Amino acid sequence: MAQKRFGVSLDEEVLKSLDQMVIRQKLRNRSQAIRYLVENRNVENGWQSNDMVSGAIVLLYDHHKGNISEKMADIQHFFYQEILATQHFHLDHDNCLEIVAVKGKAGRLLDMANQMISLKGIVHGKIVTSKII
Ligand code: NI
Repeated sequence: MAQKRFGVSLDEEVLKSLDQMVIRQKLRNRSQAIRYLVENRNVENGWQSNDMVSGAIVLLYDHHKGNISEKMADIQHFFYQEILATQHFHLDHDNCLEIVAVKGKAGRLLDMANQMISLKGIVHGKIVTSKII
């Protein structure tokens, strides 16, 4: 495939984290790092909303904030047909790690993940899925 060059302007901090990624992922250079990021993004977002996918929603949250435990339970009961299992770890006095294994239509899983990730008290949340062929 023909390759094209283009100029990229990045803040120093962003460039620094790109260079760290090159080292961490053992990539050849910045170009390969950008390709890696774009390809990953496409994998995560390339599904049609009716495609069957499976994966996990990983959440880190402070269970003292905004009634989050109750709201998290409400969401999980609403999506009970898509949830295979939930694992909850009490990391310390405040923080919880929750891993929700999911299977279902991509659109519904994304909807579930977004509802969870937008709750007050979430420190970090991410959904990772693969298409079931
Ligand atoms: Ni906990």
